[in-house]
Amino acid sequence: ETYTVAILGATGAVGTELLELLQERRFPIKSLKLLASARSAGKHLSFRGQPVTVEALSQSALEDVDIVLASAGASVSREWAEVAIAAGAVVIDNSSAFRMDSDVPLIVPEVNPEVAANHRGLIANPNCTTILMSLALWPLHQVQPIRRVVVATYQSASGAGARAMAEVKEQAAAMLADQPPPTEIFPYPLAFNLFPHNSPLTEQGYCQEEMKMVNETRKIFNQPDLRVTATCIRVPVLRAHSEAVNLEFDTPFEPERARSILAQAPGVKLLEDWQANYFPMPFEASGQDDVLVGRIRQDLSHPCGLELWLSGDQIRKGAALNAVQIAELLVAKRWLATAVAA
Ligand code: A2P
Ligand code: 11C
Repeated sequence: ETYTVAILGATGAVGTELLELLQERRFPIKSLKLLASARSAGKHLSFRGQPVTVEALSQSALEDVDIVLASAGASVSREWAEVAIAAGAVVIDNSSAFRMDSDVPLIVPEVNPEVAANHRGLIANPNCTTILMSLALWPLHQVQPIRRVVVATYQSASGAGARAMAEVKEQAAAMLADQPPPTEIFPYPLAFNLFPHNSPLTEQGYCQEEMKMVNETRKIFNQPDLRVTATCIRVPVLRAHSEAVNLEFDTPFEPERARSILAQAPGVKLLEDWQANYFPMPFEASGQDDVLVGRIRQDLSHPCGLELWLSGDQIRKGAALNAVQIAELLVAKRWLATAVAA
């Protein structure tokens, strides 16, 4: 069986990667629609060696579509997801618009695939930092429940989109030429700098990105009382996020045991060379499907604490790959038909 698939936001950082992944993974496509803003209408992108014309998003463009992979931001999803669902599509939404809605499954296929069975035409793709962290934590949590997570992130420009990636390069070039760096997308220069994540702050002093890590991890793990605290930082890296994670358990978790579990975990690649001081880096994680995990060690400050470090491609597993894997899951399990209990 083959499907009509629409990429909403096809010209963006995640959209471009979605196109690539559908090709690379030979997703069973009958017909592909590339949708973006009116600014991009008429542009050509290549799919399986053929040019495909980008169309402006409209109601008629969403007709006769089986699967919409949406990555044009939360406001576009809020406006258009229901239109696509009403027209009969299943929407896999990469934005934050619906993630915490109780009738919307929030899926990481390696963690909670079964939850995708019941949906009302809408499945949410989690925030990139949450996806990457959950891949490393879930296999450990299965063996010994995690009680508390303290995480600090080192997030690339790609999380803010294709124009932000271009901006950080322009900033670097400007600064090397002793010129003032442009700051149109980011609030401050990111090249040769870093700053706390540029999402809006909540009353508690956490930014929204940090709260996404708290709330989404709890939902994906189906553990509303999981204690999570996060500090999210934007760093001058192009497309892979890194995270320093401290975990607390009820009883000690041997680093060697964690290592052997993570060496076999799906979507994870253990990368540790203690002699060479060689561990996951965004440079190497970029373009890879797996999340690189390493520097697993006993927390010296707590007998039941464990430290680890990870890097993962923000555009791939952090966004586009996870979305395509959700689509593959729906197809393989025959879960495309909307099946929510009344
Ligand atoms: P466009 O390139 O025409 O602006 P990114 O996350 O890299 O910034 O990409 C955002 C994607 O969402 C782009 O493909 C962009 O299209 C698309 N997009 C942004 N606003 C709209 C809109 N109002 N309607 C449809 N697509 C949109
Ligand atoms: C970032 N994680 O790195 C953000 C981008 O909720 O999907 C994605 C925001 C989201 O800036």
